Amino acid sequence: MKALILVDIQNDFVSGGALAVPEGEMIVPIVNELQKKFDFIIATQDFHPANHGSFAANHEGKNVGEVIDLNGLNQILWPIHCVQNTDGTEFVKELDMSKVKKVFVKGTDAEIDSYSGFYDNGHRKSTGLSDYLKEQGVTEVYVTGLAADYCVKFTALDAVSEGFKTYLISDATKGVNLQAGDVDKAIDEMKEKGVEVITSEEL
Ligand code: VGL
Ligand code: ZN
Repeated sequence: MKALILVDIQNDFVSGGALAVPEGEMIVPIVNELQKKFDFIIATQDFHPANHGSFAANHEGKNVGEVIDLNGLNQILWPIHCVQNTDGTEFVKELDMSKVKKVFVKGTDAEIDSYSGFYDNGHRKSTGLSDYLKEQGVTEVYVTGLAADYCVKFTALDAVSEGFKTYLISDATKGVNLQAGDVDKAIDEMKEKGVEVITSEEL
């Protein structure tokens, strides 16, 4: 069975949000249309406590975009975003959530970030997503959402290593591009590692 994964389509990642992905909101109608072609849909939600270690504001003298060592892992420092119980962490209002079977939250541990919907960045703890999909008989996953060069990429790469046939739907994702070309690089890396890149029209 095939599953559609909606990665972090949340207010803080679209225009007006704290960590707005350029044109992030443009994927919403495409994702809503795509959902008609799937019976099995799950979503991930970036869901940080206010004291999260990925926020520049929580490190004296550090700025957004700097890289620090956070408990042994390189960590890019972000603006405060997707804080639990704030509007920024809610799903974009126009996103159809009526068919979403389950939401997997991530980034809840202040000590470690979590880009992938499957594991934290140190691959220390699982979110339960892989076991859940396997229990439901899912063998193919189609990844959409935000941001292409972070959470979408790491979700797709983990999906491959968990043994799922993995597709990235390229017109149903947008990226941060902290450095020009980051999204193209992310897509190349996904392809190299076994992700098949398709467009929504091919479905
Ligand atoms: C994300 C940076 C920090 C993402 C989440 O959803 O891609 N990026 N937290
Ligand atoms: Zn985050």
